[in-house]
Amino acid sequence: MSMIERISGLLQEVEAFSASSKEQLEEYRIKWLSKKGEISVLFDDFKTVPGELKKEVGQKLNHLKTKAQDKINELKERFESRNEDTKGTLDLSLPGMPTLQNGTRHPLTLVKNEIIDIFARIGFTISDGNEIEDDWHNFSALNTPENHPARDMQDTFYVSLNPEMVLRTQTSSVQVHIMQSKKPPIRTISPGRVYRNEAISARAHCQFHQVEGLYIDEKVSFADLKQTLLYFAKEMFGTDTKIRLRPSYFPFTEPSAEMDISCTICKGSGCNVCKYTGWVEILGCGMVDPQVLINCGIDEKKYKGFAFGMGIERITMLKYQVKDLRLYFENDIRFLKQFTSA
Ligand code: 2NL
Repeated sequence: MSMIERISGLLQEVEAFSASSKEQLEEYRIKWLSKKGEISVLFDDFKTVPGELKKEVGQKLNHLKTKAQDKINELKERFESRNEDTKGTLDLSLPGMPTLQNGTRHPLTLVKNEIIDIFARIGFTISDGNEIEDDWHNFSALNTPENHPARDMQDTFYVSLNPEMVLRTQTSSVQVHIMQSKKPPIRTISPGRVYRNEAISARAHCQFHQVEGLYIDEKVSFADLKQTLLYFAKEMFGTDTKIRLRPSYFPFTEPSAEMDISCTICKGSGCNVCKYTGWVEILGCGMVDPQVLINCGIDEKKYKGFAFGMGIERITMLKYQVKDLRLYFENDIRFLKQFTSA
């Protein structure tokens, strides 16, 4: 085999070589580049190359030696850097990287559960119902007549253009079912999602959440209503909370009132939440209109009732100072993470 053939054979071997371990790399370094290695032997044999071939063979031999050295150095570096990455820093007992963050309960759920707890302690049960409701349960039974503006397409979502079915605009529709199917005494709250056809802004949304309450028995009075709501306000916002009732109007209650609590933010001294009045409105209430009792098949001479309704978003805003309604429905994890259940 000529010198040129031996050199190119070895060059091929060098180029194709890839070591699988440091030990194998050292083995090949010795095989090629040690004093008695194949390349050193070739250099020894160079003396025998005839004069006219010395230049060509010499160049090829130098090229082979450089290639072999580069290859060894490159592989050596790769093994060493791999070692550095893992040396002392790889802790196999570490838990895996978290890819999914744990969620938290939604603030509206936290507040809803708190409201439920407060009323459950004084004997209110929870009633659930359908979000799609017929016109009679949502409107007619509750004294909202055919020509009432609330029934307008602009205010209410009608399902599939069926004029009989709506997305409920209040959870009292649930309580209408209860009054039709149960005999008093009735003491129940109905939490849930309701819908209104409104343009979305910081202060209004087309979906929101309510808790409505209903108490029907033989001798229910306005004083019972007031005392129940005072208990609720103190439990929800603290024992030093005061309430006041202002006359109002709802089609389904008579008399009707709106309830304010003393401002939880400034304690009555005046701030932008209470618009410097010291009071913030939190719910509407009243004595159930006898016509509503008649509509639902309850003896209006024997029984009386009180009812109230509150928006969970509004209560949550006051409790946690959430300034924009839209935050509740965007599911931004940074917003949601701020609320942790007690
Ligand atoms: C408000 C006002 C209110 C009711 C809801 C009610 C239910 C039945 C009969 C009579 Cl079955 N009334 N619910 C009564 C007064 C006010 O809600 O501003 N809610 C956010």
